[in-house]
Amino acid sequence: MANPLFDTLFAAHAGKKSVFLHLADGSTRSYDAFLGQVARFANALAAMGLEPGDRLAAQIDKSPEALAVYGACVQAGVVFLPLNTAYTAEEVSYFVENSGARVFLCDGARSENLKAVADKAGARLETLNANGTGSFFDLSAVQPDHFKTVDRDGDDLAAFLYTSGTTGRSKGAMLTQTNLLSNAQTLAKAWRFNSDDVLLHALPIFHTHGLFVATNITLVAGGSIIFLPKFDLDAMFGWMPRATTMMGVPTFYTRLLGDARLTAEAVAHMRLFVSGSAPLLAETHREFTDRTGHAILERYGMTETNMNTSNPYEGERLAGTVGFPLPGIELVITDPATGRELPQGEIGQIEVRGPNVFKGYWQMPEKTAEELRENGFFITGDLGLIDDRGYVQIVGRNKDLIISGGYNIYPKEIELLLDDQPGVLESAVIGVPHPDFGESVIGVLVAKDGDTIDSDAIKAAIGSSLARFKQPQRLVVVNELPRNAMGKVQKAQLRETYKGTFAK
Ligand code: MLC
Ligand code: AMP
Repeated sequence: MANPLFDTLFAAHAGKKSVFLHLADGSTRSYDAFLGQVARFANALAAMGLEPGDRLAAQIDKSPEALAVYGACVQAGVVFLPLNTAYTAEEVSYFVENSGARVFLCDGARSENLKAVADKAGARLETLNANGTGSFFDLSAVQPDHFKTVDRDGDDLAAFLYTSGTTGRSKGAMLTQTNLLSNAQTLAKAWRFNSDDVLLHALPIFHTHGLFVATNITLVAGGSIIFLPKFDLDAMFGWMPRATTMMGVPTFYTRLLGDARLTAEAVAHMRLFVSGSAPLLAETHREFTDRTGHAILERYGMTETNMNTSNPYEGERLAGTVGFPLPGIELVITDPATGRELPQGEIGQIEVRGPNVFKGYWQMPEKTAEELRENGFFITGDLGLIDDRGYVQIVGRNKDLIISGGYNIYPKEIELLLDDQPGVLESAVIGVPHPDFGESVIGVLVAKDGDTIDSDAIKAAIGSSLARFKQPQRLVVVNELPRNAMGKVQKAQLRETYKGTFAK
């Protein structure tokens, strides 16, 4: 037996003195040093009594140590559950409890606040701070830097990533070793990653894009990462000359384009820019090419599937498309009503099948059955078509979802909270175009008869429940919501009415 994910991504680099991480302060972490930390953490997990298959939830800042926790979980066979650092205690509570996490890692500054969360879920709370210190680090410091890697099968779980649903309840997407490994290998090959590559990494590491796409690919190739705590234009331009590749959400690209430092010379040595997680406007794609000579490579993926399609490395990277299905991955367009495959060129729901597709939602067999067909196809909820050259175009969503700056926001979750506020009869939450975030959130409220709505009080009230990025940027009060003959709220009409709210 072996541990395919650990053996390929991590153990393959044992003893290497070459740089794995370039850090913002100018220091570096070699592969060897990083793997030592991974092993100490894995020993600490075992010392705490964690067993293969147990879950570890982590709401921690981006740091080399945070990344080492991921490696340690893989090595010890523990299922890694990273959480957005913007989530409130109330949001986190659900994930820790629902996943049955045995250990919950958080930042020291939040431990007092999150102690009750851990206690309620019966999880052990440990801390890991952005500078690498904390109670978990202390536990690991006395541990050896060798750990006997736990045997795992390709079908064993490696990670849980929670993704919200149209019902407002988050679902834990169960990702196996094979899901992660197959996709990393496929992408590394498709995008020609090699050991000379230096990836400019400013994404968070609690989502698929920054953790699996960016990090796993680099680990497969044995390259290095400029590991920045967050996206910051000065840091991006400061480090760009040392990088060969960059991955980002569309907001990264619009922000770079908004800066005069983005010139052909500044990026002359770069070999690849990748965009994903949200639609890249064709105009952004063209502007970037005009300014730099680089055609951004847009790809399409999701939490449940990792990456599904990609524009070609060699060949035309077509603006407004997400390219072709990746090798080994099938993609079909089906009629949402019948599930039957549609002829080429017609718009329908996008379904995908392959080794990348997740195992199902944690403890939600009905939800899994609704979206994952028995024949292995996963219904993505995205609407698209395949053009006459085989390029996939995403034209919309069959799910009520807003993507703001690459973060998914499910209107239902916000509507449930708004509906509970004093004076509110009902609400509709919509996404409208936003020049920086792509889409931004607006809450449309209807008052109860004879009541008035205090928008400021509502904003303050939902603040403790909802992460900032999910909170409506605007609340508007209307007499009634537009409805069709069946009584269904017409969100398309609302989106049309408010589309100019954040216009430049
Ligand atoms: C931050 N803020 C946001 C926001 N990010 N608001 C809406 N949408 C967002 N995405 C708010 C904060 O709450 C704060 O509000 C203010 O902006 C400043 O916070 P910040 O942290 O300084 O923001 P900034 O650094 O500018 O962050 C913007 C960003 C970041 C776009 C760089 O959101 C980001 O890195 N996004 C990447 C998300 C990602 O990795 N997605 C991949 C998902 S995986 P206030 O009010 O307090 O000032 C996936 C699958 C796939 O989708 O295909 O890849
Ligand atoms: P998440 O659940 O956070 O993984 O988000 C996945 C969703 O992001 C997909 O279902 C798509 O709606 C969207 N998405 C990802 N990449 C792209 C892209 N290149 N273009 C358009 N939408 C995308």
